[in-house]
Amino acid sequence: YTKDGKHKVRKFPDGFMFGTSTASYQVEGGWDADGKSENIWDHLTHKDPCAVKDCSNGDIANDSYNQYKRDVEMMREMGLDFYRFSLSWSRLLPTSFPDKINGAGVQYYNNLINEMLKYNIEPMVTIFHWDLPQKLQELGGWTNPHIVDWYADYARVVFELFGDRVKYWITMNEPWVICYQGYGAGVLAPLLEISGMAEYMCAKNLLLAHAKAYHIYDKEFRSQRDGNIFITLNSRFYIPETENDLQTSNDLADFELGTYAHPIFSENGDFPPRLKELVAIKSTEQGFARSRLPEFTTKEIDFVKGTSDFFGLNHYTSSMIYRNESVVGYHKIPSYYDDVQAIIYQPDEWKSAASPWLRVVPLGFYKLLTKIRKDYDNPTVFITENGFSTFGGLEDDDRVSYLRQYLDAMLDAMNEGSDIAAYTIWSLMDNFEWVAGYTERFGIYEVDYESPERTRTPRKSAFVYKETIRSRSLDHHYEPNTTVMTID
Ligand code: GBH
Repeated sequence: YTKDGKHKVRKFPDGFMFGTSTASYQVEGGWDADGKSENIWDHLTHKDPCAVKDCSNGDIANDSYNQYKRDVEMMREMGLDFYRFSLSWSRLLPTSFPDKINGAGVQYYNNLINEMLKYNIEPMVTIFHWDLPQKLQELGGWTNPHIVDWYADYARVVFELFGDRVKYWITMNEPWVICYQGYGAGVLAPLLEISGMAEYMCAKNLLLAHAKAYHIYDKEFRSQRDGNIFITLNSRFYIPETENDLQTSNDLADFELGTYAHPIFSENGDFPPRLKELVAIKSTEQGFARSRLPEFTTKEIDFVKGTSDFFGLNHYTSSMIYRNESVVGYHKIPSYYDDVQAIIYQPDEWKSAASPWLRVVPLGFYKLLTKIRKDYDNPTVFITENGFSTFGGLEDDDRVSYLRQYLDAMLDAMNEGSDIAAYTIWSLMDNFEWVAGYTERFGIYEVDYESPERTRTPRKSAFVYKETIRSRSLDHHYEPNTTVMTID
């Protein structure tokens, strides 16, 4: 043990899995290749070329649509156990519906999956990572209850196409981001700002869509490969500013993680009681005819409960939280943050990444994992994203330090009983970082956007991660030789 009570070199348990992650719109390019139709990100970036910080888009992105062999080569260099990527709905189903399946899109994913399996890299497939077909958005997207069937039909198609080879399925990436940032806060496509209303409608429909896909897989496809299907939720940890803010911190956890976790992972199912109570009180005060939070029927509660084999978690950072008189009138009315009566912030002293929202708070990771263990009866957790952004460069010591500190915090939680089975770095390589374009770099491989083939080069963090995977241990003092990357 060292002075602070930590092993210098800490072992991961047998069978622990390591991976990296990307998402379709962020890496594929080929935005209109071979019959693909428009999704909400194509639509937004073409309609308003400077909707994104550097006036960029994902038209070509990393050109993974053509460079997938290089991508798999990088996975082999790392020695990854699995690679998490997502499917593009509008590439596979250009009409949005299963009346027409795009053969070229199917071929692309078959090529990628088969290339990975050739080298024993397990595909972990996210069915939906934000790139909704534009046509479905025009029909209301996630606020239209019909989307439960639209999504389930799409999910059935991908189970039929790839279910014989895919063992890990993720229905949705980060419902809170889809619903709040897309429909409430106007931060991500479709850039709607109908807070206090739209994100709650979205939440209900999304949960039912997820559950429907789960049941289809469970009944009709699971036996094909003895596979698994789960959902990935995102959450910060909220550190109460004073003891009086503990309730506030728990309230916001109920609003953010709980909106999606409670219906699926709690014993009783349904939205968290505190979320229902707070939105109902405000809605009455404000003169609405009913709560702005839609209700689940008893049948729906049962339909959603228990529909995730693992607890998928994306976690990057934490925030301080408080509630006092100043909160009253601070937020728009109605709105999500007015409903919860909370203000969050990150102190300047916390070390910052290139992304303004991302500060280094490893203790928050430990606390969040502990909270999940206690609140949801110690589910098996897959960390499906964790990572750090820079402005570029191969000597990414800040990322190395972030990854080591966060892995340490994760091991602390595991030592106390948290059942964590997998860890995933966001990202395998730099990519289109949504409204930040290519200005914030999350890759352990750097991507050269000036070169036609989007040349990928390993950063120092890639060498460190490779050694972590090889030795199945965390060594804070390992100094890699970063001259040549090999496949071992
Ligand atoms: C993940 O979201 C995504 O799954 C992935 O696609 C993305 O590339 C990666 O993180 C890195 O960002 O309104 O101040 O919070 C993580 C959650 C949601 C955090 C959007 C940043 C925008 C700025 N992210 N949010 S803010």
